[in-house]
Amino acid sequence: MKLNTDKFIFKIIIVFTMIMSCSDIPSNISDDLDQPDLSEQKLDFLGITNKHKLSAASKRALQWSNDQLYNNDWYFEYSVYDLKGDFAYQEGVVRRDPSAIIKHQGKYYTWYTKSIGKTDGFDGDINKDKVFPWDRSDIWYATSEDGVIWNEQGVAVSRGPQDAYDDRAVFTVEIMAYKGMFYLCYQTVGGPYNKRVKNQIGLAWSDNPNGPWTKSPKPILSPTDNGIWKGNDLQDRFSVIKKGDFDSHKVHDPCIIPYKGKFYLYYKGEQMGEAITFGGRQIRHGLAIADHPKGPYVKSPYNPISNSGHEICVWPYNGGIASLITTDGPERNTVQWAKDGINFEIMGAVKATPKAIGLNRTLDQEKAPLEVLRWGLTHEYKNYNYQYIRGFKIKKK
Ligand code: AAL
Repeated sequence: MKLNTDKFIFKIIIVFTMIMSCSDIPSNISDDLDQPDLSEQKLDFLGITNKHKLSAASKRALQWSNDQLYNNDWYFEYSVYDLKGDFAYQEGVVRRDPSAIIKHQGKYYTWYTKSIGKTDGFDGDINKDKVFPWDRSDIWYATSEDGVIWNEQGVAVSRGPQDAYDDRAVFTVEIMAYKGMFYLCYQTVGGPYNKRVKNQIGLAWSDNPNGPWTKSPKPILSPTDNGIWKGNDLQDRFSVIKKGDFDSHKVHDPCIIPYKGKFYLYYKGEQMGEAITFGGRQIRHGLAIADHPKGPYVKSPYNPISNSGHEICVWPYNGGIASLITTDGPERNTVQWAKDGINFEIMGAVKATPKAIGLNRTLDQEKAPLEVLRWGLTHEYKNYNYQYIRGFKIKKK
């Protein structure tokens, strides 16, 4: 009798532990990941010699869901092309990091970083110089009838007045159109632009894409404040006593997506004491969620939500969120998808990706996994000083 009671209590503990651990881990991409399929057909498809001697690579391959294995709709190649009008290359002017394209009253709209003049770097007087191509920049916008000839319309959001949190540069902008309102989220730098300066995210809103824009009085997202610099050299961003979270130095490349009744702000984090890993910069993405477009945005406890990537490029697809992971980290050049917007899995691996994509949100994002990439905007370095906005289009195999 005693034995039975013990068994019963043991079972209760097991069930309770399972429920607790499940509730803490959001569900994964595909249920068939949990139980690797060891059927003869699967082993044959993967070309595995001996199912009792599985290499680490074969074990990983057996974890892939059927969707990951057999679905090539996540693969693409791309080409870039020159745009016309004000997006033709202009010596002496930086235009870069285009936002998504939206359509309003029959015209395409995009917003972007614009600055003038060459980059001086950090060796001179940072109070006078332009330290990066995106330093001393403002957010401009342009419209187009056909997506090829673009007409610059003017400044949308400019740097703040002296001593404001955004008094040095506002740049790398994204647009969200939602219920008749327009929201621009963007990077900001305030004060002297030294290598340890923290970068924050600002927001501006308007009921018209032509403005005027109202700026949030405070940033809507800041770096996590848990790293400790080593020494006082403001031009040394690599020396730290403690690195802190993946976004302890900079929050960058914001993009807000209305999702499941909330607002998902995806962003790139830069860490104090950034290292080189897998031959590239140690870059990861994070997520912050709000109930209202204006915030407050609360960082997800699951951050970071990528181990690779660079500029954020995300779109809703099939009830989840898709993400193009470019440039840095072991999973660079992959297209990923998360059915809950948090737990991303690799769906496609590509040879290369356009950089700093401005997605074309006028396309039917739900039609196919990569429909939103059919054509859009990217930027290209003419040289270190000057970048310009170009078009890209993908071709599918
Ligand atoms: C880009 C983006 C951010 C960086 C800089 C301008 O690739 O990641 O915008 O700050 O480079």
